[in-house]
Amino acid sequence: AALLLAGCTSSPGATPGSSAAPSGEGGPSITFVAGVKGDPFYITMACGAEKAAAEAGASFDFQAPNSFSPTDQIPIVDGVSAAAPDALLIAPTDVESMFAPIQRVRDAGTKVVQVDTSLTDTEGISASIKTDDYAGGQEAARVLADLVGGEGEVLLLNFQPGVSTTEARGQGFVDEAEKLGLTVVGSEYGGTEVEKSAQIVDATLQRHPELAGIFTTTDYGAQGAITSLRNAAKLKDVALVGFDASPVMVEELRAGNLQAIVSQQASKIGQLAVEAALLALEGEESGETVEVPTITILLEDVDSPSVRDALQTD
Ligand code: T6T
Repeated sequence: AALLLAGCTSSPGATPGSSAAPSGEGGPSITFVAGVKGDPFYITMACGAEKAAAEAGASFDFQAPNSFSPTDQIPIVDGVSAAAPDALLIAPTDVESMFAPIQRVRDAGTKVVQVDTSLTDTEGISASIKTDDYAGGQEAARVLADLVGGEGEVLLLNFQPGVSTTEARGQGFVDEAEKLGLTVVGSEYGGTEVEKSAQIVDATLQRHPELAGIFTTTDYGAQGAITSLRNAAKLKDVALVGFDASPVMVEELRAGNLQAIVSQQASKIGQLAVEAALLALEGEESGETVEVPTITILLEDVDSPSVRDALQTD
């Protein structure tokens, strides 16, 4: 999978000029602060952003917190305020708590483009580039409904309260699942700890032995669900739809341990975000939100060129 984005050198901590790209000397400086370190979705997004920055002669710096939390993201963002690059691309880890730190970045004269996640109050944000998460959640419900034969008990395994993307995925899923006649028996948060997601699925299987399906709003949740279903010898009985085609997810799909992945176009989001930042630096700020559609990957699609833009690297 690493070959997918051959030439992408982005890793957190990369400094301007360390990319494969021309150093960007004289061009604008762009910093990307992701939601969490080591996450294939953000790494893939960084690759797309880095490539677009290189093409524009901009320098590109990629930073990421150790955990998906304002606690770890705020100090990084405060560092960005101090460094005052021309533009910041940021995935806020919380809809509220990241508002003030991001405002300090803007006060330092840096243009801010949101990627992936969003603040509740987007005043002063130059643009927001994200997945159509609500539609992605609805799509997951339709795919799961097909897999379980149109009825039965299903679990929503969500990510973390206060995260705009996954909350929208969860809401889209619940709304559509109920419309289609599925019974949503639980809505829980597994975070980035695969073990926690496994425990949630363990407990759900205890309470609902007839559970027919699970939708996880991230790949962390899907990995935990697979662990639990494997331990309970239920991999064949419970249909699983995940989100985000990280390399491990694609392997699990090939192995038949999950049946579908609704995936984001991570690299494209990175590319569009850099383009929006460059426009903002030229004084063209739309303030608008661009929603990029998801791509659904079933086993039969996994080698098809049509899903290539939805595959991630790590
Ligand atoms: O699903 C992505 C991202 O879109 C979301 O905002 C948080 O979790 C992930 O980073 C998991 O890869």
